[in-house]
Amino acid sequence: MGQEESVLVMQKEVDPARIQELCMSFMKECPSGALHLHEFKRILGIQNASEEESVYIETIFRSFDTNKDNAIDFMEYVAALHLMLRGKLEDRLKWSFKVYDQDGNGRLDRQEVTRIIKIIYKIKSKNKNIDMMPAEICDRIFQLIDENDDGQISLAEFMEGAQKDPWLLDMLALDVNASAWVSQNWSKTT
Ligand SMILES: [Ca+2]
Ligand SMILES: [Ca+2]
Ligand SMILES: [Ca+2]
Repeated sequence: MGQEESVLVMQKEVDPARIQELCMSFMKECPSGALHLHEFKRILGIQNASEEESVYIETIFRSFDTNKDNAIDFMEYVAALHLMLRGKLEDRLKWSFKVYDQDGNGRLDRQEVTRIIKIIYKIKSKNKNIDMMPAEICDRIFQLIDENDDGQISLAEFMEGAQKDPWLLDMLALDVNASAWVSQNWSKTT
């Protein structure tokens, strides 16, 4: 896994100067020091997001709001940027698991997986054809990673599965797609 991981990280690596720049834009956009959901959307340049994109952004917003006060403060913002743009694969997978785990019980059931897959399916299928439906994708994910067949995906099953199979990694490592998408969208606002 070591080699694959370094390739992936290198491809997605973002210049530290770019991160500095993004931190400056937080200060500018957000002099109060706390970023709320609507400002988060504005800073990403996606006021006119589709419903799916909005749900996805909101889910991501919540996952970055570590202390759950409905705002992202500067430290949370910096942590989020580092994770999304420079984080290790392992950290990004742990974060993705949290995004999937809607009720936060440490396990993913079929409903939670389907919910996120449906969203990323809509976003991804704008750019390329995917030859499977969300329900099939979800079935395949469970087939491949639910090792003990209890209908729930544990963090260990999630981490192992994602690093064993490139297709799974593409579906499960949410931030990999998000970082490309953030860098794309950012240029529109600055
Ligand atoms: Ca917060
Ligand atoms: Ca859960
Ligand atoms: Ca299981």
